[in-house]
Amino acid sequence: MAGQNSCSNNKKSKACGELEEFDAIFPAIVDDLTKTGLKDIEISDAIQWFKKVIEYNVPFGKKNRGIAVVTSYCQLVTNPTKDNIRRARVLGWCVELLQAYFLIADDIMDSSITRRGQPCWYKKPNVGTIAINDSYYLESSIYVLIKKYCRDQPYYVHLMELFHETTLQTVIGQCLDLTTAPPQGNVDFTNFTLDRYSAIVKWKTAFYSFYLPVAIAMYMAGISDTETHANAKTILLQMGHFFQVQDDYLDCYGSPEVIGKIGTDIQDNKCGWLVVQALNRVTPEQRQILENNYGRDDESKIKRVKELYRDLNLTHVYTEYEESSYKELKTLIEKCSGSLPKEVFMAFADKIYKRQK
Ligand code: GPP
Ligand code: MG
Ligand code: MG
Ligand code: MG
Repeated sequence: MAGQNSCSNNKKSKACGELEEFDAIFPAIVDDLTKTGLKDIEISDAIQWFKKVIEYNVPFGKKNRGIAVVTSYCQLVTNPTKDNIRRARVLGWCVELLQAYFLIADDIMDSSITRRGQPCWYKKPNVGTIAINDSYYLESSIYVLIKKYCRDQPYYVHLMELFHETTLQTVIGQCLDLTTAPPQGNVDFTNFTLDRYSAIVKWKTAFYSFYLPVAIAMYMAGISDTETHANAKTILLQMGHFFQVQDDYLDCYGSPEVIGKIGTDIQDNKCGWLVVQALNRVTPEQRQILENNYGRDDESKIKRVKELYRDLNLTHVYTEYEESSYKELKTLIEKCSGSLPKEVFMAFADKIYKRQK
């Protein structure tokens, strides 16, 4: 049985295991972030607001990233203590806070409508551009928690640097993502190459979604040598690339009820995986159709782009890619795991392979 003193990372207990334990500490995280502030009368209105920000934006994701901190830590350490498992869970929530911070801001930048099955935070009538400030709040909260739970730990500085560096990497990736997608109507496919695509997804997604959770667990377990981190990073960045390809595919083909969000990549002019694949297969006439219809917020033009994707059989291209990239990933895990248990990577890979959301 998974109790507070153990982490559930084996397959059997997956369904009712770590997710439940992880969710169980969420109210304590909210308390940690709000209790003292609420007592200070002159800022209590702000703290009350932030409590709503946390409760609306942080707990309803899949939580794969946060849970990966806990399961990876338990795979790296034999007989972890109760205190350290709690620390891993708190740090898992820090990754979820980072994710919520990025998503609030990303939804504004991508003009998205829904997220996790509810309206995007900035779309709420009483929120609007206050969401920008709220995203800064969530980022700041990460460091409140790390200080409270890990200040006396030998890996404190590693954690601080890791979160700061990862934030910078993601901001760089987001910049590439946004600047490769010129404003609507100005379609220019010259930069829509596979190399540019790989750079965008490595920086905007892979570092924070895959390397970060495992790197946290490694530092907690006392593993800080550059070579082991570099090897783990090689595997995890490839996994992150695959994950973002899935995200781009689901943006077009996923059902909003399942993925919790309405796709916007075509009208947003994004250098996504599907358009890059399309550009590599089009005839000059089809390229013209793409140029005339991509990057416009117009239902009939979006439909025309999707018809072209269908003519190019992109769903088949994706299925093939999914198979081959999973095989490649497994080979890479065999080659690069080094002293780390392969299970750390396999468990993460199996969570995302053939996902529907
Ligand atoms: C995913 O892109 C990348 C992020 C959410 C990182 C955002 C980074 C910031 C610095 C704000 P996406 O737009 O494809 O994600 P989604 O499909 O979930 O909107
Ligand atoms: Mg987005
Ligand atoms: Mg985006
Ligand atoms: Mg997306």
